[in-house]
Amino acid sequence: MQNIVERLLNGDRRALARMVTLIENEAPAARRYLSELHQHTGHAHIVGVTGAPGAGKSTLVTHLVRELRSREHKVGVIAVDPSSPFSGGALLGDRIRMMELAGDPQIFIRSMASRGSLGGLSASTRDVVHAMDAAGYNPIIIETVGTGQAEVEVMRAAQTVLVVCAPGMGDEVQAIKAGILEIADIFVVSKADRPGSDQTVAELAMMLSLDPARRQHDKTQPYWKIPVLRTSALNNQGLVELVDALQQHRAYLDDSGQLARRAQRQVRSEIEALILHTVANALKQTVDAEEWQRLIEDITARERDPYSVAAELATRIGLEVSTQL
Ligand SMILES: Nc1nc2c(ncn2[C@@H]2O[C@H](COP(=O)(O)OP(=O)(O)OP(=O)(O)O)[C@@H](O)[C@H]2O)c(=O)[nH]1
Ligand SMILES: [Mg+2]
Repeated sequence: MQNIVERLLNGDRRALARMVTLIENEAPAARRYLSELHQHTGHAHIVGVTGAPGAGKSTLVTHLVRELRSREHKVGVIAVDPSSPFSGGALLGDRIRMMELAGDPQIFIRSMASRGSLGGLSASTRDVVHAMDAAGYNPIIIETVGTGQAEVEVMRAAQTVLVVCAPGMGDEVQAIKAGILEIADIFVVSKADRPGSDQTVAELAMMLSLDPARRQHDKTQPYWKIPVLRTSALNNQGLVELVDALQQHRAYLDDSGQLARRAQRQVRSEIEALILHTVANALKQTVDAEEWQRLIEDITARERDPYSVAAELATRIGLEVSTQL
């Protein structure tokens, strides 16, 4: 019998599903398998889709996947936190379409719950991306609900970030507040069949034109002008243009050297996250609840101090931390 790594590399969906479960459960074997898979990754175009709750992200992703399938792409989808209190609003037709899509062996859809730590979610999302990438899925779409810090973190794993705004929801303003503007590569005004979409497009275009960093670009360098596209799932409008724009952005990243730079940044933060996670786990295994309680009481009673306690625990998990100045 072939092992999980070989089967996954051969595109075996069950092996991939098993791998994703191992990643989600933080099974120790996951890292070993991922380290074997690493040399087979780095091919997929990773696309992030974010936007306010109810903006139309899931509907858009469904239509995006169909368009990509019609172009013969093998598509991976990671939906982060599908258990949002706002979800469940998708049109029944879209649900059915999503189910149709899920029956296609060239599509792999997986949901990830956004429990655990902030860094934990982005790390496991990144690992699932690597697994899908090694299994030959390209592009891989990551959908996140909302525009909070966790989403921004998750979106850093993407090469192309799509920000979805529905007309008349004041999303634009929200997006700027949450720092989404900095990471947006393409804006999509969804629900273009609804009134007010012209105004939303105009507001976004205005906002982008006011950004000084984008006005003073070096004319000799490859330049990406953030497009504001509009789509309607109802009228099946704008999807061809959107997929074209995704491919143009990927080409821009390649030509400008941005792709390599982003990958290098990723590697560093990935290693840091892995180490932090290792340390957190080691600590969890070394100190039980009872001891934590005792330490906390001693420190709050000023009988001990957090610095020397931290140094002592670090030594216990094999780290040398100096308390000397
Ligand atoms: N009229 C119209 N309605 C749409 C369109 N796209 C999505 N909707 C509706 O907008 C609502 C939200 O759509 P979703 O795709 O669930 O939005 P979402 O951003 O994934 O929502 P959350 O995951 O809850 O944040 C649903 O009722 C959809 O049917 C569209 O193009 N036109
Ligand atoms: Mg959704």
